[in-house]
Amino acid sequence: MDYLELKEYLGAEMLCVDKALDQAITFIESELESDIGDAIRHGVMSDGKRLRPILCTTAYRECGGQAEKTVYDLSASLEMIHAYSLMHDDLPCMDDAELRRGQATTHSVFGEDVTIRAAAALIPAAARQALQSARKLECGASGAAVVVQELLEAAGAGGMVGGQWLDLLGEGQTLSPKELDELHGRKTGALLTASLVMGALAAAAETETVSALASYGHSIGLAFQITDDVLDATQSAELLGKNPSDVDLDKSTYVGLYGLDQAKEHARERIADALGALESIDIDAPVLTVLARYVIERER
Ligand code: GRG
Repeated sequence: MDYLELKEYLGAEMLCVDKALDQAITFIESELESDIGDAIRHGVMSDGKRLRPILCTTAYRECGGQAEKTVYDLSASLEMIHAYSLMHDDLPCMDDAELRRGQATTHSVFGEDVTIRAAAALIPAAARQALQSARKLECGASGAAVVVQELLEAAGAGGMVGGQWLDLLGEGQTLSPKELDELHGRKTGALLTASLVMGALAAAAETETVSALASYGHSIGLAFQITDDVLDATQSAELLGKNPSDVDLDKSTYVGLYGLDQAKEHARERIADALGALESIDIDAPVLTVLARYVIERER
């Protein structure tokens, strides 16, 4: 698969993921008549890359999964967790952002109270969505529990929430490379890794394959975050569609730590690690191979 084909693939995948997300939000609206649906739609359906769900559907397919439609429902659970985290991350008590995905942040439009409630509703909804859909996939009912456990552990204090906590504590301090890797491994890497592991587990992949994809996920997670720091340091808020910048927030970054060129080199090395992990197993993974490069070549 070349880069142009990847762009087409990503566009087609996004449409399917968005359809699953729309259905999930419609269900939440049916449970609670209020403005919750509007706030959730604003945060979730906005112009994101849908990287986590696409990693999940791709890993599933490249591990031999066959249930083309249901896997989008599973993958949507990852975007629901990701979107809630962005809605909360942007709140005044966290990064205090006005712009996200090229539009006004959810709390700027709906208020902090509605945003906190709406985002919180996404967490159990995502767990339910993951369980219901994974049960129908190759992993079956017993495997589905493990799939959901992956999601919840990646989202929790040992993963994304813990990483965010460390991030907020680290503002105004200079973190060491080890501390920065730990922070981002949890804040960003855990959910990216879970996306791949959930896809592989759902397809009932061999343990060795799941471990290799976890290792691929860990490496692209670090490369993704380094690239985020590079983009943050080199592109405008307008182009990135988000603010404030890391400098505004006085955060430690890979660019601050290594400089631009060395940070980019560091990201390329992590992609080489990811590709090495893929090559160590016996699956044909053309899309995951190209996706690894996309992680560092993306423009936003
Ligand atoms: C209670 C401490 C506490 C935390 C709550 C707010 C939160 C949970 C977690 C924050 C997690 C966070 C904001 C991680 C950032 C991950 C990241 C790099 C986001 C950008 O991802 P992209 O580029 O965004 O995939 P799009 O918009 O394309 O989806």
